[in-house]
Amino acid sequence: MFDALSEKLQATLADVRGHGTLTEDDVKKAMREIRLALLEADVNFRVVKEFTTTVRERCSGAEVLGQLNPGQQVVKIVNEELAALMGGASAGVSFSPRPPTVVLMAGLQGSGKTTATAKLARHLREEHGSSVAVAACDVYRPAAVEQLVKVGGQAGATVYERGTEENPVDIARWALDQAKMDGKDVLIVDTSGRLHIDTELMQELKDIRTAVRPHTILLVVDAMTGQDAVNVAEQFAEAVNFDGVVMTKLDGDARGGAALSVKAVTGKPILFASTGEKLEQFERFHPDRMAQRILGMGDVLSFIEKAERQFDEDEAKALERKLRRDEFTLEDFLDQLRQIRRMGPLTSLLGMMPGFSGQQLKGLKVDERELDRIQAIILSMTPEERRRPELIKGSRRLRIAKGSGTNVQAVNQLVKQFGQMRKMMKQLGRGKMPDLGAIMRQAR
Ligand SMILES: Nc1nc2c(ncn2[C@@H]2O[C@H](COP(=O)(O)OP(=O)(O)O)[C@@H](O)[C@H]2O)c(=O)[nH]1
Ligand SMILES: [Mg+2]
Repeated sequence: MFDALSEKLQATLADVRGHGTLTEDDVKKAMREIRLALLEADVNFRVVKEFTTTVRERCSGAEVLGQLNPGQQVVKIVNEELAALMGGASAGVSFSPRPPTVVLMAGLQGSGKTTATAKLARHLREEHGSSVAVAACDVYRPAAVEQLVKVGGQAGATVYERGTEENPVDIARWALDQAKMDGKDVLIVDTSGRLHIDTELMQELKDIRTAVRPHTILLVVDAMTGQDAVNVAEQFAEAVNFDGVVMTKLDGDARGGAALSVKAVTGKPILFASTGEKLEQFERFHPDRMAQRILGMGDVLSFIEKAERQFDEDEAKALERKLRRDEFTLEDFLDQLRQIRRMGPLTSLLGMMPGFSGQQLKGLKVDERELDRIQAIILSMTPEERRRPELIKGSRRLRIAKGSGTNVQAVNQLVKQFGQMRKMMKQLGRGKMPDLGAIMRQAR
């Protein structure tokens, strides 16, 4: 679901997360990338414009600049605005105080109405313990009635059908009477669709609406059709006001545009998401969870993946061999340092783990400048010196200090620390657990 969009947004935000402080330019660049990602995902361009404007304003305001961890703040803002874009807090179906609650399903042909009718019936039975009936009001295709009889039955709903000879409005009215007599909690009315919106279809929906006075009208929208889906929803909203959207076929290669735009364009929330042909592939739509899923936030898996990508297993094994043979050089050390740093600042890495809040991270200070210094010092050494640090004495020490913009003392300290580290690693190789604290204290 939304894989491409998700990947792009995550990459952009990983970049931002890596920043200790953010300039207006950083924010601008990130917004440009977010804008492109959304447009590529087929999100309505007006929606994209509004979205990026809001996010940029919030990011440029006091909310971000000058804060302790601006990168994380940006991620938080994007997450919140993404959730708001899709409808904020999630809503379910509301029940009528006087049962049966009547739900009218509308939508184009092939959008997934009949399937969604059965899925919703199953959902209401399982989640709310409702007794549910469905009405077969698509009389234009004989197969449509059979289809509802089959899937409605599988969903445990009573199916009210009168073949294809009668008028759909009459069938709907009759079904409502039946539902009342049978003491059903919910009646879901499946209707026919057309390939395109036409006045005939709208009139039929309006007539059924008048006949059964639905408590809720759900518009079924095929996510795969992208912007078309949003246009259809807009036209439905004008003609027959609906209450919420069932977004179907989110399992396909839907780029996300429809799901992200429909609320902003029509003002109606997505209430349910359908993610496959099976009855159970149907769930309440939670904009906040969806936003988090798209951004991959607080996701341990993504954290592990990230780490794994950097520390390729083979490399790790080679390193271990080196450690055991005491062949670990400053060159290797620099390599390790670079790999760690490629993953972003240590605090932001921790910030990706669930359970670490920004508040907790305030106490934890990883001195990035210290890492810069170490890197600069090693880079100022010759390859020979990196392999054999014991060579570093007198004039070499001075040259390295000058080259790295540090001082002799700093070079000394690094060489000493490195020596201790090597010793520790040798112990590790022999299976003894070294006292890290003692080593660090000695080296100071
Ligand atoms: N992959 C996938 N297929 C779906 C989904 N919902 C419906 N379908 C399929 O889409 C086709 C049309 O669905 P149907 O319910 O008959 O649409 P209707 O014409 O609006 O009643 C059928 O083949 C369904 O199995 C979904 O969420 N995912
Ligand atoms: Mg149908």
